[in-house]
Amino acid sequence: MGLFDIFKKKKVDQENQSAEVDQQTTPESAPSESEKQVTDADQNQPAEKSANVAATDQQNQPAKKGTAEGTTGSTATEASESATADNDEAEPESAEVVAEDNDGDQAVATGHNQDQGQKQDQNEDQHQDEQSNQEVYDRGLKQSRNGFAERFNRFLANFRSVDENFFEELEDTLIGADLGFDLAIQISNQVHEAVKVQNIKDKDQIRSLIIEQMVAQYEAQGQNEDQSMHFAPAGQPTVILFVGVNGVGKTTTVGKLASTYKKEGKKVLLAAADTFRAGAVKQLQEWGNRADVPVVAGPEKADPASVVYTAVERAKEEHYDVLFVDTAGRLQNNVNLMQELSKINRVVKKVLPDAPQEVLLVLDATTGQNALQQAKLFQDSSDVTGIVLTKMDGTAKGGIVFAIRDSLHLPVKWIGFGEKATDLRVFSAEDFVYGMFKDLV
Ligand SMILES: Nc1nc2c(ncn2[C@@H]2O[C@H](COP(=O)(O)OP(=O)(O)O)[C@@H](O)[C@H]2O)c(=O)[nH]1
Ligand SMILES: [Mg+2]
Repeated sequence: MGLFDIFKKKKVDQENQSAEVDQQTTPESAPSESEKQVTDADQNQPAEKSANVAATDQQNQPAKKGTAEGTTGSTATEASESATADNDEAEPESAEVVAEDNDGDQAVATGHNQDQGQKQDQNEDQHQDEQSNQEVYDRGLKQSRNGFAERFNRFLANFRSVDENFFEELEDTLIGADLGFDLAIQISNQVHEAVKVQNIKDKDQIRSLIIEQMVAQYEAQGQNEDQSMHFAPAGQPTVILFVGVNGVGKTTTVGKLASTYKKEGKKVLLAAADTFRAGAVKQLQEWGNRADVPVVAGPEKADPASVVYTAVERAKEEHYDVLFVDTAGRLQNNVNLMQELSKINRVVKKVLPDAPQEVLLVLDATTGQNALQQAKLFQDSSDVTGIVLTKMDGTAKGGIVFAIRDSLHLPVKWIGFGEKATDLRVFSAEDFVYGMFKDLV
């Protein structure tokens, strides 16, 4: 079944279930207005949703959901990659690095009410754990969905006939929605073709056709993308590097994933290789405390590669399952940054020739087309295996997901919808497409 068919089925399923729930809720059994308020508040649902709809969402998961959520535990390996260690590289000064372990020394006194705050965090996390992917996507894509719908409806409101003007306006609409120029033209051409073949004149048909073509193009472009996370064979540590410019959400993402994988029962180690910025190490240590995983850090301004070396050795000796490496992202000097990243890469390979299994490029969705420029820079000089797209909750630029696939051909593996650990989700094209367009078709 194609992506657009899945989309339509989801829509029908949800409408049917909503209708069923409505029928069951007879006026006599409906809760009084005050009761209802209590329930809504308890469940802490987003304002736009009634408790009924939320319940429906949870039952309404496609069978494939199990696979999507199990991705973190996926066992695909990269045995075939014959990594050649760079032997002429001098041994890093690992002896000077202090390995800092957070085990045990929780909650450095950073303020009052720490315990209470943590408890509250845990409760919220637990609540959000229980939220389905679809709920989190629906909430996180609200701005993008509304933004696109508004743009699209404005375009259709002007609709008279399918003429040259129509296609120009369609292209403008798609470019305005951050899909990028090339993709906008492609979609417009496809729509042109389909309108002719199917002899479509009616506005509602046009509406549906355009969304269908957007989804179809998106699907076609992603045929060769490998979206799964790759892990080392059992018994060996998996190393995952996080790269990207300052402020995109690398450290936050490392922290969130540490928590996610730890909950899955993996033995997780973090390396604080952003030694450039004061505070960066501490920020990662706070995430380490929260997730209860140790963090390897060096002295201030330590050589990042030496911190990484210590961490990889430790991961190997102490049989960690995964090591996440948080790196610096200063962009004032691209050449240095890229050299630093390739040095880190070499150091990792010296200890574990098949690692890193993943190099995840973190991009901030709110920066739109700018994020694509950054991606090209990193793609040229490091072996990026996938993208983490953050801050989707704070932007209407959801269309960037289409542009990323079209122009970078890198899989989006994770998507961030907020600052909590449970706001980072495995990327699901189905949930994404549904979250973007559900109001339009
Ligand atoms: N709203 C929102 N904020 C995020 C998300 N991911 C990261 N952030 C915030 O972005 C800011 C920068 O993140 P940080 O991890 O320090 O970026 P880094 O410089 O790349 O390590 C922090 O305030 C994070 O809380 C997200 O998915 N949604
Ligand atoms: Mg950081």
